Amino acid sequence: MLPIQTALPLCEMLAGDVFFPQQASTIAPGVDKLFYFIFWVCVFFFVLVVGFMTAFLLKYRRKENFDASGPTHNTLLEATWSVLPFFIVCYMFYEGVIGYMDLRSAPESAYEIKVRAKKWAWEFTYPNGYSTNELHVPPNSPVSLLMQSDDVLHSLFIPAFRVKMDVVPGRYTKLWFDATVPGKYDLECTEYCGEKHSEMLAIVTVHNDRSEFDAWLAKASDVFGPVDRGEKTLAQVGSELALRKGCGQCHSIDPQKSKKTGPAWWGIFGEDHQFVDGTSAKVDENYIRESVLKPTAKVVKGYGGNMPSFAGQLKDREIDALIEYIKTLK
Ligand code: HEC
Ligand SMILES: [Cu+2]
Repeated sequence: MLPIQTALPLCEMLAGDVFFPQQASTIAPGVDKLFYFIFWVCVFFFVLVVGFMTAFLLKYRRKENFDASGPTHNTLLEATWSVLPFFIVCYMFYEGVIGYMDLRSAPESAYEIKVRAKKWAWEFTYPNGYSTNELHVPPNSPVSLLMQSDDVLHSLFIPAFRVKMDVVPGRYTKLWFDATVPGKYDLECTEYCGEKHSEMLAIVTVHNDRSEFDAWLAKASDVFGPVDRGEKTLAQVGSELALRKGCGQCHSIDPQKSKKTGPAWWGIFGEDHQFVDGTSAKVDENYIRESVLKPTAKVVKGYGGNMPSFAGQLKDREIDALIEYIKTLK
């Protein structure tokens, strides 16, 4: 079974070659070219060195009447095997530096998307303030990611783009790419960050053109439009928000009250809940609001206070929608 959230068909995941997935960004061909250059240089010298070693081993093995005299030094040969590799590694270094500079300096015109990494989900915030757990980008234009971590060290990796950068708590890190092939690609966390590290995945969608991307963003960020037009209920929007904001990573919503990092949501509205400090309260609108904005105010008995605060990340109407949604879970 494929891991959750990687909805990619197997054939797409396997496109590419033995070492790499498909090349889908401007820098991917250069990275692969350098990798294969180094790889084949290594293969060549491995075969050469081991070949001569084996041949000499046989030819000059110790025999009766062994004569150890004879030349032990050949200046031309020694100069050649020192100078030639020197130029080869210089070329590797040169290509490496050029590639590194390219990777590190985003063009000024890059479209900036903010990234928050948290145990164990990605959140992408677009320039208009809309945020979601999927990365959507326009094709053939530079996109830069300004990344922050809410908790521990994570690392963002998009194999098809050949880009990877640590996401470090307490500082911003940056990464950029220019996607060349429309389609869907995997995005992974590539720094072990705890129990569910391997489920910290997302999908990158490269749109067919800029206007398709703009249309997607306009539609996706109009969260309450469908409610105002009477096409959706507030609770339906709440269920989408719970998905997008990653609440479901820690809270189950099934009647069996499956165990996750946080308390199950099924049937909690109206219940009396006990807290670690011995107090208790009824689960109502104000309690849920407080749980979302200030999770440490009342920590449910039996749980660690490890819910991240969503203060500043959820608007009042979004919290309303989440409350309406939790009410329906019964
Ligand atoms: C990283 C895991 C995690 C995420 C993500 C998370 N929570 Fe929590 N949540 C917890 C934990 C742990 C608790 C219990 C401790 C506490 O009360 O702070 C909790 C408690 C709650 C409670 C109180 C539940 C009860 O039974 O009394 C509510 C309501 C809640 N979360 C809502 C949300 C909403 C809404 C979101 C998404 C916007 C969310 N949580 C995202 C871990 C998480
Ligand atoms: Cu991680």
